[in-house]
Amino acid sequence: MEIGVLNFDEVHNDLTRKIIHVDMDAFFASVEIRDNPKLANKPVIIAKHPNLTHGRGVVSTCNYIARSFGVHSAMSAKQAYELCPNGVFLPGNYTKYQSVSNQIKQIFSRYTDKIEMLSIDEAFLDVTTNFIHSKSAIYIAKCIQRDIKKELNLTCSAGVSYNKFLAKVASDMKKPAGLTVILPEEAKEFLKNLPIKKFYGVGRKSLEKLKMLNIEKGEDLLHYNALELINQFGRLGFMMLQRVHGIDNSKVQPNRQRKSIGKESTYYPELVTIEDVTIAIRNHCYKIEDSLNKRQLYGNLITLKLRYSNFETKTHQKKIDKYINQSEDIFQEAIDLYEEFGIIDAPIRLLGVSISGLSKNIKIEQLV
Ligand code: TTP
Ligand code: MG
Repeated sequence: MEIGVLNFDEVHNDLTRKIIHVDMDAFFASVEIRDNPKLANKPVIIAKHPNLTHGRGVVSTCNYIARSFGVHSAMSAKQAYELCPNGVFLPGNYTKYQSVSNQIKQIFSRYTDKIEMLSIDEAFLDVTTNFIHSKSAIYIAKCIQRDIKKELNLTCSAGVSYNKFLAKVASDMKKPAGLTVILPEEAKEFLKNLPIKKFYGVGRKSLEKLKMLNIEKGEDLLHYNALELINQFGRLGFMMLQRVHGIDNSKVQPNRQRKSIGKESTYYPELVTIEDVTIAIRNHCYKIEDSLNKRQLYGNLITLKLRYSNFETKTHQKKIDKYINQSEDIFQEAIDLYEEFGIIDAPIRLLGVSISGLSKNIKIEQLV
């Protein structure tokens, strides 16, 4: 396909699927309130009390009462305290939340085995075909909301549409305990008015750039020529364009627990100079970043594997105290390993980089 003549009305758009996105409401806080109903009418903030941490600490989440004071996830606990001094601060119990998350997954699995847990409290379900032989994804979404309420005494919001992107945007529209459906014929109109930051994957830097180009909502993308957007934003440009046309053919990927993600290649001619090695490591790291992003994973253990021309093979590992997913960060660790352990002047015939210690549910403070 020639990019210059891209016509998104002609790109294949799978409208036949039925996708549900489920996201728990104020998840950690709701579990705590459920287990201690005295908290029900109070602002509840999941963070260590700033007095106990000398002002360090970050808010994981808070209930909707606390949100009315302006408290939100990722805010410092100190600031949350200033906004809401009567808030109940709770340290959070990750093990408990993970076990509730497993129970939620059990409920999903009554309806389909095509479940992709995106994080501890949200999942995509493909219910195009399903275990209860229902034609209605809306019905299944309601069943799931009912089961979660009845059995776990928690509420969730759900979005239903024909692709993952629209289902995810939909689930966020009527929180808490909402159900939003976006039909194929409604999608384009809906997307025109959608703020550009909701086209997920649009990070802070890109947002600034989009603002400079006066792109604030979906329809503003349509004023630009496809080639121009792709030149400016690369893959993100292409992705945003597909999405504003209501296209996201990505599949619900049931979670396989991957132990590591890596890339290795053999080289002939062999790698001789430090420049050769640097380029090889860098190329591997780009690919690893891609794979991590696709699966929304982070890792904290980097491995460098080197096979020299005499077939001697060595692996070197480094555990880091933060979780990373960016190629530049992985590159830094891998090149450090090479500088520390690589044999100078020995030609390399195989070089591999991999990352393990993989996790999806990374708390903000564990990130670089
Ligand atoms: P979210 O689904 O983003 O938030 P939420 O469920 O608390 O609230 P909402 O009703 O808006 O969906 O995240 C799920 C859980 O992940 C959340 O309860 C706590 C945790 N979390 C963090 O620990 N740090 C963060 O920065 C975020 C965003 C979430
Ligand atoms: Mg949630």
